[in-house]
Amino acid sequence: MKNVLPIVLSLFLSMGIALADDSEFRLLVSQNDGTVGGEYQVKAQIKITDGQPSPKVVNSLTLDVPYGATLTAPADAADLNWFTNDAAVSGYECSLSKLDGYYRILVTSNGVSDGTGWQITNSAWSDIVTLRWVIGSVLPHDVTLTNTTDAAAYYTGTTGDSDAMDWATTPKQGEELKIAAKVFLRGAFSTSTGTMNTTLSNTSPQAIPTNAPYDDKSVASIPTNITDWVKLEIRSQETGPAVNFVSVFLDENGNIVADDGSTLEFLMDSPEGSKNYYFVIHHRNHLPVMSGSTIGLDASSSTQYDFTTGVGQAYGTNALADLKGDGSVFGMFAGDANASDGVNSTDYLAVKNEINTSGYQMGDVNLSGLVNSTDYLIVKPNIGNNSQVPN
Ligand SMILES: [Ca+2]
Ligand SMILES: [Ca+2]
Repeated sequence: MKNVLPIVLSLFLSMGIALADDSEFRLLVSQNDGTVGGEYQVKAQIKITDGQPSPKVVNSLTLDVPYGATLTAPADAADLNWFTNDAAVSGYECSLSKLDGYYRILVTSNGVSDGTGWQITNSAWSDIVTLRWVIGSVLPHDVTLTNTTDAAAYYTGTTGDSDAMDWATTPKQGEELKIAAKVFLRGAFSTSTGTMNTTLSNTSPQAIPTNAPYDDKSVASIPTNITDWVKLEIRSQETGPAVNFVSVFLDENGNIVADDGSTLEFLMDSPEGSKNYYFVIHHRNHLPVMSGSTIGLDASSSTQYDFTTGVGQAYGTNALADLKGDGSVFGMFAGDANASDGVNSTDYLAVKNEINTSGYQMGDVNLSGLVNSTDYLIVKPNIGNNSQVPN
């Protein structure tokens, strides 16, 4: 079983600093290993929104990015990929200081002629720098841009005049988004009842562990009538990384539910706030799936994204199994007993290695509580299928 250490990313990246001239900064998550000792990265970006004049040429800027104790600055220097959207950056001097509890970014334009330096347009976010941390603990951590003195940029106007603009920051907190989704697991699905079995939560003792298999989330007790744990990940783009993820329960009807086992809506912090996200659903011995389109999320209400209604609900080509063979209901491919993101003959071996064992086993691909020959029969029709979730 995979034991990825936590990442309860209660990130409070503040983004979208509104500036006096309607220019903006933001921070975007660009890597999140989700483990203690792994890397956490954000890109600091800048753009202008009023467009007058456009482009504007940056004379200098300063930016302080405080961060919480659960992040540790890595021993090596942060990536100095300044201005990666703009080749015309010669003459600028940049530095990144790792101070106590915050990064300080300084950019100055020594030697740059007026109007010829690093240009910011009103339509594109330009990368300033990528900030890197090591994830130090699993507690919620925060990354914030907090006050009016922490960000300032000065432009050289198109006329050549120094056009200094102090930027007032209006930090936007990360939001706690409301999420709802529905998905079936082929291995646990019954074509006769149209539901999944809940054997693992309804046997005594319960086989589903109180510690989630995907991270270090832990609950006091497992509700009854639960099929298993799944992990729901949100992404900003088709390719990773996850902005955040949570371990949640799946009920017999395919509803992903909160820890009480019944609420059809659950919460996840996102440093990127209200916007459109892709969903990725993971199960320990089924192939992961990603939503075929983005879902608008916010803090006030949720609309359930339903992976069961059509094959097009999942990203890729035939990335969901046709559960009844008539195109009426779909679910995640079963049989990935070795969690390789593909189902092939090696999964038979993984089942064999656990044959006749009971409890919470990877080889128990039909979630019956026992690994036996039936699990071979579940692997078989799924052979040849691979995850279509892009990396
Ligand atoms: Ca496999
Ligand atoms: Ca079984």
